[in-house]
This record gives sequence, C-alpha cells and structure tokens, in this order.
Amino acid sequence: MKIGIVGRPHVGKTTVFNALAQSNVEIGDYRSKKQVNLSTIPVPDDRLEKLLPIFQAKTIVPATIDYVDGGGTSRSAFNPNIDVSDSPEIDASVLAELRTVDALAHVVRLFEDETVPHVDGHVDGKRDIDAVNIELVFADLQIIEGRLSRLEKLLKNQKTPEYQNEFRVLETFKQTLDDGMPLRSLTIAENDEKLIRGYGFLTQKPLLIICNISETQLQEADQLVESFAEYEEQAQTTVIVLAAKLEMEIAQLDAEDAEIFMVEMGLNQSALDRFIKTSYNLMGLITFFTGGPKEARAWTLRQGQTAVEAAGLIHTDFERGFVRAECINWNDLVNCGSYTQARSKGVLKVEGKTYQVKEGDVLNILANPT
Ligand SMILES: Nc1nc2c(ncn2[C@@H]2O[C@H](COP(=O)(O)OP(=O)(O)OP(=O)(O)O)[C@@H](O)[C@H]2O)c(=O)[nH]1
Ligand SMILES: [Mg+2]
Repeated sequence: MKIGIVGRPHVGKTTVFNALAQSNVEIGDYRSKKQVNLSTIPVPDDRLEKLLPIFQAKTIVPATIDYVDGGGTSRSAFNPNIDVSDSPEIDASVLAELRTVDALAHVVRLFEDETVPHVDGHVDGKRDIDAVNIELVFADLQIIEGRLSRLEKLLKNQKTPEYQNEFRVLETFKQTLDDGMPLRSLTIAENDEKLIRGYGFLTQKPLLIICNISETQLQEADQLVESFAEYEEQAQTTVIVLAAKLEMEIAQLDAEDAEIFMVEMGLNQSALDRFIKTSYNLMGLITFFTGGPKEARAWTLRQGQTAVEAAGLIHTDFERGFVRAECINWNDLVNCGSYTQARSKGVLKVEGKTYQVKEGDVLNILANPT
C-alpha cells in the first residue's frame, strides 16, 4: 500500500512525513530541491508480539506502508480568471509518482507561526483545500482530454466496443471534472473501472485531509475537525488533526521518553497509530497474519478479498496450487495457546478459495506444489 502526501508549500508536509516515518528528512524548501522523499514504514501492530510465542517464531514481520512526500502547489487559491490548465503546478515527475499511490494525504496548514510565511499571506485551510483540489482536477482533465481526442481518431477507423466504452466513461469523467468535482464522487461500475484503472486518476483516490495544528491548538482539536465536516461528507474523504511538529519531535524520542511526553501533552495515541487506523478505514483495508518457525507476519488486504488472493500475496505458487486455508481469529488462537488446542476445540475452520478474509484472521494456506 502506498500513500502520497500533497499540499501547498510550507504547510508541514515533510514534517508530517517525518512524524510518520520517525525519520529526519530536512524540512524546508522542497521547491528548490525538486526531490520526492520515499519511505517504507512498518505498521505497528501489538497482535504480532502475542502471536510470536504461538508459532515459536524467531521474529515478527509487520505489514508496511510506502509514503511519497510529493511537492507543494504554490498557485494562489482558486481564481476562475486563472487558466490552471496552462501549466500544472505540481512537477510532472511528482505527478507520475502520485498516480501510482492508493490514497492521497493532503496536509493543510492550520498552525499560526509568523516565522513561517504562507504563500497567500495568511492561513486559510479551506482555501488551501480548494486550491489543491482544483490542481488535481486539472491534472486529471489534461489526461482525459488527451485520451479523448486520441480515441476520437481511433473510433473513426475502428468502432470497437472497447474504444466506445472508454470514450463513454471518459466523457462522463470529463463532465464531472469540468463541474469542479473529483472523480471519487462518482460510483463507477466494475466493468468501467477496469477500463480506466491504468490511468491512476488523482481525484479518484481516497483522500485523507490532515489538518496540521500547533500544540496550542490541541485543546480545540475536536472543534477544528468539526469545522471541516463538509469535507468529511464527501465520498471517500476523511479529516484528521495532527500537531505535526510536536509529533515529529515525539517520534524522535526513545520509546520511554515519548510515552512520558505524550501523557504530558494529553495525547493517548501516536500520530502514526492514528494515521494508520484512519487510512485503513478510509481505504477499506484489513490485516491478516501468517506464522511459522521463522516469523510471525502481518499482511494487508482489501475488505472483501478472498483466501486465494491472500495466498497470492504471500506467494504466487500458493495462489496457483491453492487447496484450502486453515483459518482462525488471532485472539482465539492466542486464547487456545496452540494450533493443537485450537484444532481439538474446533475453533480452527477450513475454508476454500472464495472465503472472504476477515480482519485479524490467521491463515495457514495449504497448497499443492506447482
Ligand atoms: N509552528 C509550527 N511550525 C510548523 C509546523 N509544521 C511545520 N512547521 C514549520 O513549517 C516550515 C515548513 O515545514 P515543512 O515540513 O518543510 O513544510 P513542507 O510542506 O514540506 O514545505 P515544502 O516542501 O517546502 O512545500 C518549517 O519551518 C516547519 O518547522 C507546526 O505544526 N507548527
Ligand atoms: Mg517538504
């Protein structure tokens, strides 16, 4: 799973990235460096430690999320007199990278700090959200317009159903974007989805809005989220509040000091924990586990994915040779103390290819050699 961080300049994108990655990438002017920060972050999961003794495994292997810290867009807040289609604000290489992500995290500055000037002179979260949204809408429109004119030419020679369908879908998309709406606001039929999946449309990706507040605003965090309720009502969009600078400082402390500090600040969950929980919900992701003498391991699937898809994630051979999956909830397994006990108590279920994996399942895939 991959998440792309976007936002206007100097709103704290790299600070959020550091808080999550527990890293120390230099903050400051991205635009002068034109680089994309990439990081793979382990997903903290207490359940793995509890599964370790059951498997008598040597180590735990958490699931991971990849983050891309993309560029900022400095164009002024949406102004109908500016023709945004002239020159996309986000660098082309960053756009290409963002097209490969599964979701976007949009960092919005709410913190006040005179030493950090805002490109538009003052802090206004909603203005910034609209400015970035319109940038993304135009990035998608450019691709769609290019493809539509190509399809028009192709359809003159060959009226294939594939081209006709794609043309129809992209026309609807263009209409939606022309109205300033993101593609995630549309319900797309599965067959149509297959036609356009390859484009990686930015406004189709689930959106996590991260309001970056200062530590002095922590008291009013709930009211702040409330004031962004109109965005939460939009399809596949969630709003969270993060004191990124403070969280970055905490992320750089050792575990014991971090805990003391968090209690002092009244934070009961780290930025990473909250971010991951929200992202999993937003993207409809679940975790399943596997184990053996080598490792107890966590994996990420989408809700509704099946045992055979889980097998494929572990190894393509398991997918091809899939026979059945032994399946048990992680907590039931821990309570039983061992597979032998779980079997004799009848809590271990045997499931076929089409079984929909559930959050917290521990799977043992039985496959024929291929
Ligand atoms: N006071 C305060 N300052 C912050 C906060 N978050 C970030 N900053 C400061 O804002 C400045 C910009 O932060 P960055 O994380 O580099 O912002 P960015 O969005 O990555 O910036 P660009 O990559 O240049 O677009 C730095 O001086 C940060 O220390 C915050 O929560 N509170
Ligand atoms: Mg940055």
